[in-house]
Amino acid sequence: MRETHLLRRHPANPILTAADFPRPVNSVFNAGAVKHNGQYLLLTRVEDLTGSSCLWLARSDDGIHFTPDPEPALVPEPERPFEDVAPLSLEDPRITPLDGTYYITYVIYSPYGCVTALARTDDFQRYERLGVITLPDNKDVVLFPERINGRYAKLDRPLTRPPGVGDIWISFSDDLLNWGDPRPVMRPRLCKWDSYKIGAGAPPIKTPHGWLEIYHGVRETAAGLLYRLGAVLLDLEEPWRVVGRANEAILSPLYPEDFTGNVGNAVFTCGAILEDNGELKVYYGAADQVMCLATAPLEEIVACCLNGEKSCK
Ligand code: BMA
Repeated sequence: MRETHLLRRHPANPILTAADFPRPVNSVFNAGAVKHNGQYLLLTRVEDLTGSSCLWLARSDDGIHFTPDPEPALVPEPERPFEDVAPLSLEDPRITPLDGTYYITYVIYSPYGCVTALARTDDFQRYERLGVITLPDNKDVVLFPERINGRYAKLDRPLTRPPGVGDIWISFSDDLLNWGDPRPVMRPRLCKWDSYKIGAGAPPIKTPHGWLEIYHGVRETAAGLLYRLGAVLLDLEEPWRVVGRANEAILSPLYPEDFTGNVGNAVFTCGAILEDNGELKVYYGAADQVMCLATAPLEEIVACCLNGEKSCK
């Protein structure tokens, strides 16, 4: 198929499937991604045969061929505050290198709705769970990789408008656990591919033109919800200001693996890795079933944002 979108799919897709795991699982998707000590790491969401998810690390030397660890990295722990409200599912992790360690934001889905929790690790062997950092319903939380004007910053997506519709917000913190000073960043756009709801995807990437955020946008269609990826640049100093938001989706469900899983019509990212040569590797879950990879030069994505809309409030 001829590539029509800015992100180009890797020919090896899908790069990781349920069959690659050492025990029977239903699906693997929506992975956080980072390069650590020269290795590519995907912290994947693995849904087991009960329908609940845990977070499971897979490692690679080339960014394409991944091997899962023998055991999951994070599973629900019923003795923890909040995690005593089983049944639980740990979902959609994002990894941010920050202050010389790695912070992981992930969704805890429970009978109380979805909240976001924070964990950290230095080595992807041992994980420290720091606690829940949002009220329900709030997910798609990504941390910026450095303090901005002295404060930590996160993007999130409170579900402020029923039914299940939300915008991207920013808030700030001195300690990563207590958050405040919330401000709206951008909203869905009527009559566009991101008209229903939006949420941050990969943690923001610093560029000379602004913070690049790869986000997902959803459109309501006669066939159900349609999940695509887009890009936006946020001001470096005042990241609640949009410098430019690409008009076009940069990845849409078009290939067989985007339709033939548990939730067809969905591409969804939680992580991207910027290579030294300027290539951005965007790892995405396809159809809530498998992990895939698509790439584009960072500068092309930035240019696409700069050519887009300036005001998104
Ligand atoms: C979102 C999240 C993602 C999922 C997507 C498509 O709301 O639950 O985990 O990939 O829907 O089903």
